[in-house]
Amino acid sequence: MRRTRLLSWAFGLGLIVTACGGGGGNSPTAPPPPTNNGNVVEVDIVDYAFQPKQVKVQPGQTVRWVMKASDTTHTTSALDGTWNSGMVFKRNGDSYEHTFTSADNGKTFEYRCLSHYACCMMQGSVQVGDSAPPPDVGYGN
Ligand SMILES: [Cu+2]
Repeated sequence: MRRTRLLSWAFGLGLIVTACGGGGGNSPTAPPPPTNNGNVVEVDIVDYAFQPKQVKVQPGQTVRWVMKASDTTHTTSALDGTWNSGMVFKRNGDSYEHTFTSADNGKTFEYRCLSHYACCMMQGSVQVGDSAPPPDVGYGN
């Protein structure tokens, strides 16, 4: 008799807990940005120049510098330090990538080859988003 009442009480409690639980919960944190390997803008290194010298990307896109036709070593180095490849360009086919984020939107990044900016104006720019200002003279087309 007594045992039956206890079971009945426990069953009732179980129903209440079930009814109240299982609602929503905390929403997950923002998912990581999708990786999109097709979303790459390529800048070639030809002789002592970046080609094209000036590129425009959208946040989330990647710039990939590729050494195509040159016989010395180069870098791609942002003036503000946002990226610096170091001397990774030693032979044709060597590459370096930097991905621009939503935090870069509206900014224009100017960069240069640390070995050849002085002699050869080996420099360029990346504009991120539609509102990014044009680069300074010498960094654009
Ligand atoms: Cu260089």
